[in-house]
Amino acid sequence: MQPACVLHVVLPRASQQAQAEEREPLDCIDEMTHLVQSSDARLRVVEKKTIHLRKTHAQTFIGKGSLQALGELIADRGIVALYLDAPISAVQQRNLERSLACSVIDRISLILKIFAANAKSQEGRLQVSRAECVWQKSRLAKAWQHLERQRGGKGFLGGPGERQIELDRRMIDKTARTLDKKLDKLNRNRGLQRRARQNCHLIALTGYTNSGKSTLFNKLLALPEARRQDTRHQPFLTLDTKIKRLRDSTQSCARTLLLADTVGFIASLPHFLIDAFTATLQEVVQAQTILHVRDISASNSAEQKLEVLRVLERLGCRGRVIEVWNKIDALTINRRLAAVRSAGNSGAYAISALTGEGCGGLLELVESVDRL
Ligand SMILES: Nc1nc2c(ncn2[C@@H]2O[C@H](COP(=O)(O)OP(=O)(O)O)[C@@H](O)[C@H]2O)c(=O)[nH]1
Ligand SMILES: [Mg+2]
Repeated sequence: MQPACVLHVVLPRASQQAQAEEREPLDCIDEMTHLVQSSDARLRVVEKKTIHLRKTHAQTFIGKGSLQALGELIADRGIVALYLDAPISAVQQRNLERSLACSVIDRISLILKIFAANAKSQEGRLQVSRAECVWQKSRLAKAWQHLERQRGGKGFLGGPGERQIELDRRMIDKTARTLDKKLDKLNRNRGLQRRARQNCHLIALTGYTNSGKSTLFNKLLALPEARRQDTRHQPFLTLDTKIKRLRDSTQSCARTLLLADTVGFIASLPHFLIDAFTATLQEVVQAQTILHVRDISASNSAEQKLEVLRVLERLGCRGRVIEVWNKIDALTINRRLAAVRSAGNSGAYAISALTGEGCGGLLELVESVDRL
């Protein structure tokens, strides 16, 4: 096992609001720890720390005092990797790695790494590579800003640093163009598939990562073991949208019902990553019905809901949204009863995709969506 450290960074007020919108530090640390351990089974998070920054430092992101204390901790515990839940530039990463003598990875790089590891289809892999281009370019831009600050922000920079940045930028642009061409081609095929589904009613499962979308997909379709979606407790396992026929058209239901399992969302998911996955997420955008699967047992379930609604809005989803409150089996009996009651009052469905509790009622609703 390789020891790792998760560092929660509370940024100065203005940027903190823009970046993390004041999430609970403990939730952030837990989520980050889960991401880290899912990214590499050999890693074990042995230290979780929070630091408050009054300002960010152009060279090392965190100040001298914190850096020294962190360096000592890292050496003492033999930590090999430090995971920061804030975005840093390429320059800051290099300097931090040098001074702390361990790998330094920020949240977005970590999410990208997990996406890359889970991308199984050609389209998924291309989309991750496309997102990586935007990410690398933004990190170059930050390196550029920092050089400009050193020069007082005026005039041309000149010198080998600038030339290297410009070269890197051009190379990234070239890769991005090639990827776009390949993605366009795949997108045309996707358009054809979509047209073939025109007379069907599409129901998309959406929600926060790990809320139980794939488990519910397997349950509603009663899939045999061999054809089930992967539901290990890991974020972003389902990168490629999976669509299956739920019911053929009948006299009472004119259209065939299709069910789609989609990639989940997470707090502070960078826009460029959502944009890169727009093609895959078209199934959610086009769906006539969206089942928003929520982990009602999570301490930050309300925040997760807001995050998902933000992404759905960004994607321009138009379907009717039905909330599914999942994991009620994980609640105490009193909270479970309260959840079932308030779900009933608010038009939501309280279920456990794991035990099947409440799934019968949900299936009845789902089978009648085309008539609602
Ligand atoms: N206790 C409990 N765990 C669940 C339930 N539904 C899913 N899970 C677990 O939550 C984790 C993530 O489930 P998954 O379906 O892969 O989530 P997805 O990321 O939304 O697709 C897995 O470990 C599941 O076994 C549920 O109703 N109750
Ligand atoms: Mg899934």
